[in-house]
Amino acid sequence: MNLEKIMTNLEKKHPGEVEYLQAVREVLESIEDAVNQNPQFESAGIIDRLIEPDRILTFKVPWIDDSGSVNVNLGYRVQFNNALGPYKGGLRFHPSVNLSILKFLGFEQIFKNSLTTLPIGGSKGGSDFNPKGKSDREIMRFCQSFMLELWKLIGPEMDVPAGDIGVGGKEIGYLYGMYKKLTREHHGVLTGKGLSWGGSLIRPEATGFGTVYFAKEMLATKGETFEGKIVCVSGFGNVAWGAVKKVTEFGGKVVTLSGPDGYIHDAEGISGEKIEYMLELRASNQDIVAPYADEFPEATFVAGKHPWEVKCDVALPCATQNELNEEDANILVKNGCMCIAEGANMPSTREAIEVFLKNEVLFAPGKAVNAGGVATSGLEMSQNAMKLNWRKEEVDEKLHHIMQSIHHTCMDNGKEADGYINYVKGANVAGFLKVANAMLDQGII
Ligand code: NDP
Ligand code: 2IT
Repeated sequence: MNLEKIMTNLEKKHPGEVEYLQAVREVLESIEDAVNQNPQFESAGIIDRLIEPDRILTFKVPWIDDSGSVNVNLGYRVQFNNALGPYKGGLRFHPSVNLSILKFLGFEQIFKNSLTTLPIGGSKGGSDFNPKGKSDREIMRFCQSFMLELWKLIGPEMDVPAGDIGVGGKEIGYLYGMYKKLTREHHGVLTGKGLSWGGSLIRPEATGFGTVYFAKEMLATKGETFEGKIVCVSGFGNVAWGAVKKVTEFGGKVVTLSGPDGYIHDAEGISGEKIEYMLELRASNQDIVAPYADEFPEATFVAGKHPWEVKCDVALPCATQNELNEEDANILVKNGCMCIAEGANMPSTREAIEVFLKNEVLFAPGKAVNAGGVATSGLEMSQNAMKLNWRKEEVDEKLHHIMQSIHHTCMDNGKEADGYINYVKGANVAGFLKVANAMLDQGII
């Protein structure tokens, strides 16, 4: 495989798609040896077929705001690869959404979904719509208009969307309502549904819980646990909330949260009512974490910065892509951070990852660490197909088991000669081999 040639061609075809090109390079770099050891992949054009999505659908989403004005947003669905099962992946509503971001997320989703052990392909979608500051009625009208286009492209055996940044239970409800009206069918076409109409217990917590289950396995390779550890978390959304809850349960102390406005440092630890306050903060539909420091005066708010300068044992980036750069990585390592587990998708820049690997600290990428979210979506699909609901403990146990199994897979495929576990390589190689072999079996399509 000629990596530089592939990247040069891709850059020429898709100039300026920075995040997508970054994600492809990261994967190709770590699977290079695996590809070269399997000449059958080359002759079947596996890489060339894998790095381009099967199809991209774009549509306009007109909607009327509360003042009666017409607004137009862009909607997308990137169906990347369905070698292992129906396309599966979240929807992101955020003003920064563009094709590059959705292609990077869809590409990552292929390997993440492969790692879950469940039969699901990879896709992603969303819109540049900003739910912040919008009324519930506005969000409903937007979701309905979005679904008027999306419904033709999805189905329980075709493509199953879910949430991501800006898409939680409320949005899934409005999207599902419109889907149901258009198709007159009630089945598991979206995951993250409400509990009384097809949702799964533990799905809201799953990404954060899974992140901590995975980090627990990482720490165990060094004979460590979360007990007494100082943990820095970024973000204050769905993933961050679940992660904070589980770290606290495991005896760790979470001391930071962050938003686009800056970060909160609470040296006493974010536990109990403070975790529930995170939900209030999110529901307030503003864009800031600063009010936490007013509510809990022992905490301080640091404007315009990321939390990585706070000394910690474990770091869990749970906000968004490229939120942890080389400088942050150097500070974390210098401060003695022993474990970095990515709850978000691609939060560390390429340079930051190099710092972690060079210093041989425990570092694992989002596609392994945060796979518990989509895995529990897969469990929701199973329950929908069987038309029954599993108990909370049952789902949690399955999630825990899946995270342990992903960790094993990463260790098996990522162990270096000196014993260091390169989770980036482990996750990419294992995720890739399964998809590549399925593509080989299914012919050139
Ligand atoms: P939420 O919308 O619940 O929270 C996202 C958090 O990141 C918020 O704190 C948000 O603040 C912040 N954020 C978003 N965009 C930016 C930005 N451009 N700059 C700074 N901060 C930003 O989303 P989730 O918790 O669901 O998602 C967080 C991460 O986890 C994302 O990378 C997502 O792809 C990933 N993920 C989510 C899964 C899920 O099941 N939900 C599963 C696997 C991964 P604000 O909204 O105020 O901008
Ligand atoms: O990035 C992700 O894995 C998600 N946003 C969850 C996708 C899903 O289908 O549950």
